[in-house]
Amino acid sequence: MARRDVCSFQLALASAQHPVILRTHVRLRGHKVMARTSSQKRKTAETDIVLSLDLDGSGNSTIQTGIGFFDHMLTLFSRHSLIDLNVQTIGDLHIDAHHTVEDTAIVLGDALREALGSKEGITRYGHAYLPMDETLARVVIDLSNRPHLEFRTPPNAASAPNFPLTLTEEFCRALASNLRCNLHVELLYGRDGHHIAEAIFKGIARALRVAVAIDPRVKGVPSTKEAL
Ligand SMILES: [Mn+2]
Repeated sequence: MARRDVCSFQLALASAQHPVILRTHVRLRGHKVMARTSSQKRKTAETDIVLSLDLDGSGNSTIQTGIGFFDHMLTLFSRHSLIDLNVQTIGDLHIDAHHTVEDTAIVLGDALREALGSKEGITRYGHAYLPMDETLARVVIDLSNRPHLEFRTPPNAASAPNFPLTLTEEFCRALASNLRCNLHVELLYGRDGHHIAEAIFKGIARALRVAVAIDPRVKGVPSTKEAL
């Protein structure tokens, strides 16, 4: 293959992996400002991850993690947060799903933190009650720059058939640590493991959607410390 053909092939491959084109600037209250986007790559002996997102998107996503249920969770996370999200994770699934889920959450947290930038004008706090038939989850977020996870479930809460609830907890821990946020996840009640995981992921999405939103009344960073 000629060098030019190789380059165009690589470009085609890259755009196939990143079908959502990230904007560099957006208009906010009539002003042209930097877009709240991030592109990340992370490669270790356990996982190889390419991820990009746009906080001011419309919930479009392309997700490939090799774990069907996790793809389902990240797709609905994007849809309900309105964050455009591209994720391609190649993980050591011959061992189990743990590294793939944890490392994807690390990179997602890094990307969200980078896209938020100085956090000027954001709402900062967000919460959601998320019903899923017989299940109810409550998620509360503070984009505080202080990592903390509270993950509370009733004893013997069910897991989805191919996705242990402990993996959902690991996702939340890695997300909170790397986004550097307070993340409180509480399963109030629920029987079905698929519903339970889905209510938690959708709850995080809905809470984050509020927390990252620009509030036109906020001047500067919403903290009396003047920094987050
Ligand atoms: Mn579902």
